[in-house]
Amino acid sequence: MKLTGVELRRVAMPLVAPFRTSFGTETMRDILLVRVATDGANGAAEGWGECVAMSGPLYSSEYADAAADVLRRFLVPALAAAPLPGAHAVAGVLAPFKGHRMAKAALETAVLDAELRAEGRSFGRELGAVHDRVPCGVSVGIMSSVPELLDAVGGYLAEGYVRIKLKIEPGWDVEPVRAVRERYGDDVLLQVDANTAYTLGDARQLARLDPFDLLLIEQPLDEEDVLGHVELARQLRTPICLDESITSARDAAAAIRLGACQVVNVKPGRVGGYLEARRIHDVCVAHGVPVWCGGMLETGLGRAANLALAALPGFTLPGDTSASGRYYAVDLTEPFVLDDGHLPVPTGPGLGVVPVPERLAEITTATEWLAC
Ligand code: NPQ
Ligand code: MG
Repeated sequence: MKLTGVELRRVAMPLVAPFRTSFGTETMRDILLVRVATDGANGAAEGWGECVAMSGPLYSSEYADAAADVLRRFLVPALAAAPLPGAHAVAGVLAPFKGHRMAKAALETAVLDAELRAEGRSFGRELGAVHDRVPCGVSVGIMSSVPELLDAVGGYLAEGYVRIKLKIEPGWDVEPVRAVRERYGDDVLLQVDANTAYTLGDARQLARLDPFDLLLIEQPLDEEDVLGHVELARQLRTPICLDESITSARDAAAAIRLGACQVVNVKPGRVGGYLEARRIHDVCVAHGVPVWCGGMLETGLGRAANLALAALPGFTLPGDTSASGRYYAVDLTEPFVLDDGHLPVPTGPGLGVVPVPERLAEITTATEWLAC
């Protein structure tokens, strides 16, 4: 196959409600979409990739303008110049360029989507999905009061979500967890995510979460503080799950061997794409470490691919693969709607979904065509 062109498209999607984490409050999702046009033995095709970078470098060092810049200047020209046997070759061509995993992931996903659409195979089949639907959890932001949080959690439980994740930060940790346990009981699958907001000096405070039987605590310390997580794990009963710290299968293997985590969150954007994400799944299965699929407030495009990944056999914990309505009143694709706490794994060619043309036009703020 060969690339004939790449479109960089920015879209703005309003969130149904502000989403507050330890790194800030989001009310609008500003997203870079990558659309590739390809030609090959099976004819012309197009494919989509959603870049999960935020508009600012708050979750990680990547941000949408930087992703667009590195794609425009380096990644797309390199890919256009290289022989392209298929999507599995993309990562190797892009490897000379350090970092920028979210940008690389979007480009590789778009090429993989185009290849699979041309061949009539689905993402799920390509990645090795073994389920036709996956159980879904939901991530609940930091609220201004405990009653407000309890209302939000009650609403999600009523919708059918099978697992609740509370965002925490210093000053909003033990009380909200205690309140959710007291109101909704010990049977609720419950976990917390700190997005790096603590230090090892907070170990005693974090140990106060131990009595609440949480599934895990996600990324309590800095993304680079692997050794800190090893030490913290020795002081907590709650299993530690790494998110921001894991950027490759090699990282995952090292973190597991060091004892820095007992659970792994996989986000394809963070690790450079779905093929690397599958390798992380494989590493975790080999070590008997539970793994689950994270979320980055994706539109239906990214959500479709995440559902395919989450259907692999090692994904034994519910992920943040929430329904469209958790974040968006109107999604970019046909909406994913929760059914008995589950979402379906798309079965059509490639991602199995496409943007709704009128919706895409409505939310687009900029487009740029890179001819190859
Ligand atoms: C996490 N996601 O697991 C992330 C963090 C996150 C679902 O909790 C805009 C774009 C806002 C990406 C807020 C969930 C975001 C974002 C939070 C990612 O750490
Ligand atoms: Mg996280």
